[in-house]
Amino acid sequence: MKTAYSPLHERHDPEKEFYRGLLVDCFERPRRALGILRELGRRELGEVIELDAEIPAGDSGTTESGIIEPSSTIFGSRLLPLIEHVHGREYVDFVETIFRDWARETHLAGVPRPSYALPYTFNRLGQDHDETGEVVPGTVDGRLGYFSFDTCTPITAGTWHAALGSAWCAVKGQEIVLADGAAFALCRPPGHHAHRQMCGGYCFFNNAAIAAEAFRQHEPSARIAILDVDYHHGNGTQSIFYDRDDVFVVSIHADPLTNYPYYLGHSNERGGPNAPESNANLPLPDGTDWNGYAPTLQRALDMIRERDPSHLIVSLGVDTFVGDQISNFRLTSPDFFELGALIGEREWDTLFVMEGGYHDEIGVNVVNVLEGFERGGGARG
Ligand code: Q9C
Ligand code: ZN
Repeated sequence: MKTAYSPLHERHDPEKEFYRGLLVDCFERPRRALGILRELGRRELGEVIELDAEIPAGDSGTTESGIIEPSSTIFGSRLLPLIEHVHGREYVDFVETIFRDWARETHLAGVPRPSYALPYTFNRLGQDHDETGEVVPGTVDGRLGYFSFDTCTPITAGTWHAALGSAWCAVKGQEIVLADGAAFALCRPPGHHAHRQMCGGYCFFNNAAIAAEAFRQHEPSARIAILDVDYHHGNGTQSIFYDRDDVFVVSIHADPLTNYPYYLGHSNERGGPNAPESNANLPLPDGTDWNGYAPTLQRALDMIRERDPSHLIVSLGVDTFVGDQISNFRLTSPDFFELGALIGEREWDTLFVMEGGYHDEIGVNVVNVLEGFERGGGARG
């Protein structure tokens, strides 16, 4: 299986996130993707296609010499329209310009601010915005809170380019699936918490949703299923597709009664009025191991089979690992091989999109899933 990778992710390397009243070191760091890349090289899963052309050296923030204007035309004609289809122009503008404005505030007004932008106030929690009737605030802090839903998702000078590179991997992965039947999009930063108009949970652009949109644009009759196996509920993906019957979303995750993102992910959330069976949440208790996980995964795969999808997108988080720093499931490294094999047995054309995973074994666990998938029969493996 081929991998799509962009080194642009290294430009997003914030120092701190706000957690339980403290600024703590970020969990979502470049070493995560670099660890996966290293393991891919060791195991020889398949070619790694590196996307690095056309990207200017600067960033969307400041240097000693002053303010650099961001550019939104560097990825050619395909990527930005797809991103704007999923997220809307206002929000994409926000991701592009907010750090520049944050830095400008320091530069011009002399207000000291750190090298990462974080909100301190919010419009709403757990909900996305209406398309009309709301006034977007004019100041940096107002905009940050309007387009964010938590305080653990800092935006830095390099975040815009990293988020573009991540979405680019998803779109490239979608193209590879059309040719090969399977691909791995090594996306970083992750995407499944990003709503249409809100960042959060370390996510800016919803890479899985963008890939789904790319499949649909290539073939308007495509029926997409998204299987989210990250430890955390994919609240962004759910909300983007909640009222659409062309994309079925099923998520296995830690019960939101006791886990981030808290306000979405319950089993009674089954879809909007126009798509009443388009969403399925399968929450599991803290401490779940493979014996508890495997039957639920089979259930999710059976639900997908009922929809007879033309393409499957797997939001692949390996923060279900027993040693993960921020999670409480108990899957082992060999279990990830089994997880991949159970998906591969179904023989759907499949795009894996990287999401979470915060242990140094992330590379082993991810490549185990992908190898398991091929061994299980995925992509005629
Ligand atoms: N101490 C993904 O896995 N913060 N996002 C939890 C950490 C939010 C996780 C607090 C976790 C977001 C893609
Ligand atoms: Zn997660």
